[in-house]
Amino acid sequence: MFRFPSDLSIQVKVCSPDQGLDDSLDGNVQSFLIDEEQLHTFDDLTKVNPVTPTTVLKCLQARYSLKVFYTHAGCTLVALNPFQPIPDLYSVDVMREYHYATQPQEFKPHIFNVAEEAYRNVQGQLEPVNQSLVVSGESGAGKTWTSRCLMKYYATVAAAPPAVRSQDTVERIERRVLDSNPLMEAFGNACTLRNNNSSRFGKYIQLQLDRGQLLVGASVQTYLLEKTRVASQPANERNFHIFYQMMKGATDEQRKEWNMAPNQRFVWLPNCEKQIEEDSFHETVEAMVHLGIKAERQRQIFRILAGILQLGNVSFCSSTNESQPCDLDELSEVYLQRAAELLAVPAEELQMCLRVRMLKAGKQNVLKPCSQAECGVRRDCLAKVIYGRLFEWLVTFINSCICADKSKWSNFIGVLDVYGFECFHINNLEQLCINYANEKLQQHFVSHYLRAQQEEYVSEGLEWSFVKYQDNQSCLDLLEGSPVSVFSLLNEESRLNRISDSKTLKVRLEKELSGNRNISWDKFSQVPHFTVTHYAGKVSYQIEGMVEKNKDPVPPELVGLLQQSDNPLLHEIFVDQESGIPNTKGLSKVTVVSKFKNSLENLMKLLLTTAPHYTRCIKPNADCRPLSFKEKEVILQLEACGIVETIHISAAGFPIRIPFKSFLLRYGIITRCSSAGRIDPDVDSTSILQQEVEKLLGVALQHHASGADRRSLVHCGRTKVFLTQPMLDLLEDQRMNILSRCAFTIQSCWLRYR
Ligand code: AD9
Ligand code: MG
Repeated sequence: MFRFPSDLSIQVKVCSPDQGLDDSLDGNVQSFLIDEEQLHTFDDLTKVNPVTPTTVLKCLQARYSLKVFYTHAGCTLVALNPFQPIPDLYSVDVMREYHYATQPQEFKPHIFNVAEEAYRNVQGQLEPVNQSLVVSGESGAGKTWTSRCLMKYYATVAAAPPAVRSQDTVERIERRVLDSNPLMEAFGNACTLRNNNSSRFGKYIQLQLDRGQLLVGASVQTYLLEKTRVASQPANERNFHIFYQMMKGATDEQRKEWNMAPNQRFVWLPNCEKQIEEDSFHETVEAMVHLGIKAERQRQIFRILAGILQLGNVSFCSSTNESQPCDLDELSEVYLQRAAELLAVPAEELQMCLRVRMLKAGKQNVLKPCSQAECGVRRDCLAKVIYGRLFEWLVTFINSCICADKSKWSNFIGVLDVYGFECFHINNLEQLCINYANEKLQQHFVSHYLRAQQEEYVSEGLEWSFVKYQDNQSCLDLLEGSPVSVFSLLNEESRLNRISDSKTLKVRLEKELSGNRNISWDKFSQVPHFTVTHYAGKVSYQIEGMVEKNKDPVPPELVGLLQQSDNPLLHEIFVDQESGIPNTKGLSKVTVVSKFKNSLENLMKLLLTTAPHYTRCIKPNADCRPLSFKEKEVILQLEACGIVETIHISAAGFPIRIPFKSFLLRYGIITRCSSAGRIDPDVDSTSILQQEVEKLLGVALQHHASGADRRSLVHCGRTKVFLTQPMLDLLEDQRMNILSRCAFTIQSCWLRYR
């Protein structure tokens, strides 16, 4: 939402004239004599003067200390995470205030400002425009929280009034849309070092609106679930929430069925040092009920999950004889038996599949015992493929019960919440994909807003001095470009299936990408790795295991086994429902990064068809402590997302642009008759249109602005009019006044001649 820089701008004075402005934090922040008492009042960072990383930081800090968490930065909303519940900040009353406000932009900055602006913009100036709310920020910054707030907002303000609701399914659509959140979070979120409720998948939710702007449905698109977590959790991190919820919330009967005593230890359920309350099982089950997952289906889901946990406790002994399969110890036999029972597959076949590999030799199948390590890999693979498919099924099910028929909705507001930028001690393919997604989003912002806006000014003949910004294209070229990039080399190694793939990948990366300034290597490190300079910072990725993760192979024997399952859900997710043909999707040769790159490209294409609204979530401290503001940590995030450049461009720019013809069609009434109506659209009449626009602007501004003011409010380009928000408001007011006068005259005439 654009705010015009007003007279309120404060001047930041420098202590001594020769000290100069020092923008770096390492320079002395105190060298500025900022009027600290005023700083918190700047609800838009474009009003701070001068705009430097330090002044922006100080302003945000002053506001944070007063528990003001939202600040506009021109077209972007900056949201600081309070790390504690703030009573009444998100109440229904507050939602209504923003929704019913005649000028919501006059209200304090809030995520509901952005929500309401998008909601009003759906109608568009001339035609409806789909909107996207892009929420970004590093892990734990508050993206998922913000997305939930946005969904609650629309579920409240766009809910059909009771009188118009039909009695059946539509009645509870808002509830269902909201219930999809806890359910997906239970299955797709986990406690990590960065965030106790970290999203391990990305999602784009389209909230579907009918012609009357009422919420009639929604659909969810998810991106790459980090399913490796089900079978291996990084040190001090946990598995997906749902498993802990089951452990804590199960009834006695369920425990018996799942063979899960309260004090049972499961290898795949590590506990981290953080104290986390796991009382949400009830909430998850309730969400399932609301979404229409019947009791029997729930039972099937939980049996599968319990089966996975039991499977995690199976370990293999090394075999003394290479021609013999590995043995299981006594306890593992028990766990394997339980897993087989819960997954409803024959125990002997499960054991066989885990310990013996089927190889093709010509037309014949040959059986070969697996090594101890291979058995472990197959066990983990089984768990991952089941969990991954179960999650896909869940998302499809959710869509089937919240998605409205295409004939019922005309537009959508999309909310994008992907995993935030991550940099751990050890990073692998998961982090590479997550950080790549964040690079793509940053590129969308850079190309859509920073670059496109400035290029358009130039092509339209506006006077404009370019603001420099950090373009992350070179990093994206390194990761996904052609002919040679990290992904292309990774894919090639995955296809070649070499035994020493990690070593060759390392050698090839060093040889073929060494000229790229975004990649580097620590020569003294013993661990094969490569370091990428991302827009948000440097991250070192471990090469070991990366190729295997990229291949994500699923042995056909395992899929074959699961297709025989007597658990109807497990059977269903491995057999194509329509054809009844075994669904071998898991065996696809398409690599993980190729699939992910494809889905992100589709997302970017979709985003480009919508009007974007950006919210930057900022994590004020790494320890998730309430109300603690660490300057260095915040400034790194501000710099990474280019907030200062955004403010500069927003403050100097004209965020609203309307083609001449559309402009005249809407505001022509201000000159009392629509000039556009008289212009033949087939004639190349740009210069005539331009003259008409100039005339109209002259009339609209005659009592309002001097020449100098006019230049800061509006600019007539070659094909479009460029406006600031106050100018648009002025035009809208004048148009409304004329329309209401006309309505009044018509009504008086009608009364007179009645
Ligand atoms: V990740 O990339 O999925 O790891 P997110 O999604 O950015 O990350 P999340 O929304 O999960 O972070 O926020 C982290 C935690 O911060 C939440 O669990 C809340 O405890 C806390 N939080 C975030 N925003 C708010 C808020 N507006 N008010 C109160 C908040 N607490
Ligand atoms: Mg999240």
